Amino acid sequence: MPLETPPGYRPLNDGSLPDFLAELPEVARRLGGAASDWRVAEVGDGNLNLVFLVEGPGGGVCVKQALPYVRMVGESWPMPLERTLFEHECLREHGRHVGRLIPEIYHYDPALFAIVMERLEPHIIMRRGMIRGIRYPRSLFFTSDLAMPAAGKKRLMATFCGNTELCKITEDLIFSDPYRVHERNRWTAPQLDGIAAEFRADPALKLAVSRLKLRFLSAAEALIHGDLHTGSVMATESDTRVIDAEFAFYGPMGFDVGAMVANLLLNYFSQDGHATAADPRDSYQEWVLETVEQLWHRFAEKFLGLWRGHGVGDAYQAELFADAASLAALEGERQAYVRRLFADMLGFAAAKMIRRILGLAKVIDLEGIEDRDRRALCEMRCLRLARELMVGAAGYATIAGVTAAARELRRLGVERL
Ligand code: SR1
Ligand code: MG
Repeated sequence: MPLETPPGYRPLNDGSLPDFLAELPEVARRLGGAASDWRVAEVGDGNLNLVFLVEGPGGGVCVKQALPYVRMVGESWPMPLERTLFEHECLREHGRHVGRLIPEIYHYDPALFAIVMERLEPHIIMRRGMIRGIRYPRSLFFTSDLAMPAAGKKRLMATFCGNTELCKITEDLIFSDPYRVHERNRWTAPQLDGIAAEFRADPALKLAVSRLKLRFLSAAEALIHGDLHTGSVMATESDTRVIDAEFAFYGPMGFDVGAMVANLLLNYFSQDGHATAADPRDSYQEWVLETVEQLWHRFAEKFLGLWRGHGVGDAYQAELFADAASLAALEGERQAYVRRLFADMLGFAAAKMIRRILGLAKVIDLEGIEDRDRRALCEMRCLRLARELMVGAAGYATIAGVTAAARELRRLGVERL
């Protein structure tokens, strides 16, 4: 039986999309010509939605529409269409703080659960190009208690409180499934059977991931993107845009930064599965690690700068810190906050690395390695680093310590992992 959907909803297709867009004067003007001139291609390669690129004589647009189920699985896994509403709300709110770091929105259709937005060109998905880091601290800072009055933040939180199903995907797929036997799990077998069993039987690891899950459930620090991997970033050499905010909710800031770091580290280790004598990857791998370091340093610097210059939220009220001694104490507090964020970030990064190897949804960086022994070696190195980071986050004082640990692991063969 087909899934029930609200009146007015229908999945768009190549045939119906031009008629829908022709009803939107601003979009039709942007495309130019007549609806019959517009070329439509469905290009969605994500796990959940339909994504269309539409090209007209005057220009292009991108249309993203929710399906009532998880695309990668099918109708057996229903999923609320409202995720598009949350994505649209998040784009609006983040847009106030990050401007051109997200695509421009031309139209939101609440009945079709579709967003018509800027077609990003010549941008490519960062995972495919691995181009550059991302400037994301602004939206985290400006949607937090450090910058917002309590009532405003609570109103915004209320908007995103309903995004429960998408949060549940994360709660299950990232913080639970890899640590239990579950039919959704898959990994490179038989090579990783042993380490998968070891992780399921590792009390310290299960405690550490459970603490992270508790933070994910309860730390409403900022309006986070919620799925900020390198497939959610489109870039050229001079422009970076964040897409796909449907997992947005009020959560821990370290989750977003950790997601980026995790995906960079997955890419770092995966390069050994793609390197050939004619195409060595060592210097590229060094560049990836430099990017990890820069990402964290730029994030921390920017975040601290924003707090010093714009800390007008209800937390740490400025009037309490007017004298020199109080100001010095507040600066110490800021540094401590960023240190705590760093530890959070490492834990979330680790959880994200583990889920991409032992859980349901994979990354092409590793999946694209055809030789299974070679892939498993790369994956084992990722898993060993991730376990170390998750259980021992407190032992890492700097991001350079993390990149050094990654370099060390890359030297180890399968017998020592
Ligand atoms: C069932 S959805 C699987 C994954 O795809 C999305 O990109 C998120 O990462 C989610 O966890
Ligand atoms: Mg996505």
